Amino acid sequence: MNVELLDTTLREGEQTPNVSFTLEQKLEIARLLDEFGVEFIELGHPAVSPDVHQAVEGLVRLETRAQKLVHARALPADIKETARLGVPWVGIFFGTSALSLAHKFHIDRTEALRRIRDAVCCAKDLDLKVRFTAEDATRTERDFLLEVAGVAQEAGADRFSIPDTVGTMSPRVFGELVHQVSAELAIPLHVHCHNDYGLAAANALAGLEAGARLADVTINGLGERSGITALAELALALKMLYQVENPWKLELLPRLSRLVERTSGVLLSENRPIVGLYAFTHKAGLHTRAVLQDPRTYEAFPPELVRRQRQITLSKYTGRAAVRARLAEMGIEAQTDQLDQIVTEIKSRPQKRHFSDVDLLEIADDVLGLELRARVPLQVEAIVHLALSSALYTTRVTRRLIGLAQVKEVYEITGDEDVVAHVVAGSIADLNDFIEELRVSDGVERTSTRLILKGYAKDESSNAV
Ligand code: HCA
Ligand code: CU
Repeated sequence: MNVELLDTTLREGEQTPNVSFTLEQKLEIARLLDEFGVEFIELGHPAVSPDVHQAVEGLVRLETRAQKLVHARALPADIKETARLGVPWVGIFFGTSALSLAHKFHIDRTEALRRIRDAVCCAKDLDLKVRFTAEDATRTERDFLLEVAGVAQEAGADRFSIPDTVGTMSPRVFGELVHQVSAELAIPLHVHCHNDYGLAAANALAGLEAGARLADVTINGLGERSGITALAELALALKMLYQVENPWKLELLPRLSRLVERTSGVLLSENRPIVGLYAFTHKAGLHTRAVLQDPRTYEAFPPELVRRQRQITLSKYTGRAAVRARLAEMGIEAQTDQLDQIVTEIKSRPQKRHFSDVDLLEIADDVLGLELRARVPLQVEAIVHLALSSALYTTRVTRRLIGLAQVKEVYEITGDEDVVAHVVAGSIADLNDFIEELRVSDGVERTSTRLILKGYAKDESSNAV
């Protein structure tokens, strides 16, 4: 399959309610998208506002392998501005459904075709590459859509885009539509699928299967209303289920997602595929036991593919295998009957939804008694990761941490967690209280704690050249 992705986080994505990116943020997103390897990036619609215009100016100067496109109405002013800005591709859109003609433009079909032809010709005269989008294509009468497509191609459009503007398609119907248009045109087709029924990824795939060359996506599926096809979902499906060979760096997907989560302020649900917090977490005892033997038993694809890690959550659903594995990671061995006691204790506390390493150690401490105490010293050292709800909290949380007696060092870091603290507590109970207090602090979205089993100080001699 010969496919391409066009990321429109900077245009469609910024049309998400409550979202506005700064130029710096747009540059960072564009750089990372380019590193990921999307084939096209839509930079914005310069006519929207002075700041979008400025952002496009800044983005044009960014060197990318991805081809750049800007959004434009079928108006000479928008098209000329694209050329003036030096953007190679213009994405001209024009609503073609009866609803658009009647309520947006108050014109008839003949006039619509004239405007479409004029707009494409105007862009070609300016040496622009043109993608023409028949906005609301999926609700445009079929014969008229085909006429529009023919006129756009004849006027010189290089690509023709079929957006499901209000997301009303089912995959089968959309596939048939794309197939029919592609039979009439020689130029490559694009699809742009909105997610109003939650079918954006399925419809994009149906469009590509039916012969479209490219699908529009946004990071985290941002966009008007319920957004459009999410980059991560489509890229993974294309790679893994359709075996496409594009050199996309899938391992950058979590970073892209986190970057946009942070800069857009639109938080992901935990169970979001691929990039969500729970995407690689196993819970039920039967699942975890199997996964510990062979992860493929309950994983669609390995988390390493997107540079993430498998997690096993301990809860009332937990069985012996998960407890044994978790304790073993901490260097603690327990007999089967001891494991059973620990599991029984965990299962007896259904109101506790999740048991952290520290909780587990506390229970193991009771069950194993002296055996464990011999291993875990009076002092407990841990690394605590804190994910903050917004970067705005970073300074406040960091300052607060530095002021706490148990905290030895604090780091601000990139990635899923924003702040990391090295903590030394007097006991497991002390550590637990400490974490509990952090968890309810302003701006702290979640914490995760790993106990330090061994520390290695670098001695002076190893610095020698
Ligand atoms: C819009 C509508 C649009 C356009 C798509 C495109 C759609 O917000 O202007 O021009 O490629 O969904 O039809 O996003
Ligand atoms: Cu759209």
